[in-house]
Amino acid sequence: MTIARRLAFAAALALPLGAAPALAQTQLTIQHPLPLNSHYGAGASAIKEAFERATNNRFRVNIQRNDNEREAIESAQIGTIECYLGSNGPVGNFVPEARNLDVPFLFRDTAHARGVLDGAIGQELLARFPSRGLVGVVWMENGFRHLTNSRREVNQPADIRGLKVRTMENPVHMRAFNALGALPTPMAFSELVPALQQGTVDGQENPIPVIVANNLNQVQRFLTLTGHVYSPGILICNPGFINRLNAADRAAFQAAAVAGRDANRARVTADDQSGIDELRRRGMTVTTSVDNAAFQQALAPQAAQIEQQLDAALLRRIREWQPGS
Ligand code: EAX
Repeated sequence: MTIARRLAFAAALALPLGAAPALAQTQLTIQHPLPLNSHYGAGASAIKEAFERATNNRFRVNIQRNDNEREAIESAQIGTIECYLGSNGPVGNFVPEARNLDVPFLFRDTAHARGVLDGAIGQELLARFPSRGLVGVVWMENGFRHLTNSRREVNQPADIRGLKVRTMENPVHMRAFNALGALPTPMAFSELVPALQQGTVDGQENPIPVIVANNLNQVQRFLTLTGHVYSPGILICNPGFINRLNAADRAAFQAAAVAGRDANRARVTADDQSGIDELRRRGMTVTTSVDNAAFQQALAPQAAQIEQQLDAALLRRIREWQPGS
């Protein structure tokens, strides 16, 4: 319990029974890693609006920024916050099966990714969370990741060689950048901007919506649209919080989460469309004509090794997924 919640709780206890219906309001906190004006902020705001409305304000949703995603998931696990909305990047360290989604070039496009995550495969993966002390409520979206750096224009895989690239704290991504000849340096998102400023790393990779919302153009000059991996987003909540909801409130929360997902994805789509021009306006050199197949090929010799510790049957199902299946 945060100090604020403890105080609110103590205040509620001190009041005579039935004196203040306003205090019957239950607070819940959702942490996400970016400014409110972002695809995550859009998702969290839509959840807040829908859930508060559906429960006649019996619940109040507090939206907070925490750009250390691992820490936010831990907080949701132990219950100091109710929910985390962020990337799948560190999730595999809690629920190993989630790592299967982090394989480079696994998803062909956005429709493929959303279709898989909203269908049976996505549900099966969410079903793995409770045994790890978490509830996976709904898959959201971070987007296809692209490479930025401060050293040089990257046109082909060989240009990545020797670059120090920050990756998420994710062994699948680290191995992939190792295979490309980069020097992968894993760190939390909260450490990224200082590391780029101080030159601890030369580059990083993130979806356009993250680069735009977090002004990474201020510390990175070159952007290459590698689209090397799809980055799922996810809403994860504390099991105790979900279990304490009555059936109607739980249904309302699930519906609000779906509304949040839709708002989050709509914003990713919009940012992907407008973001490249925006980043050029802010001074970045953007390389758009990228031979993605060449990057995929450069990774191919390591792909088997990367997938060895993953679920081959699941990866095959994801690759073979077709609309309507
Ligand atoms: O979720 O750590 C990352 O690079 C994530 O993509 C970012 O925090 C947005």
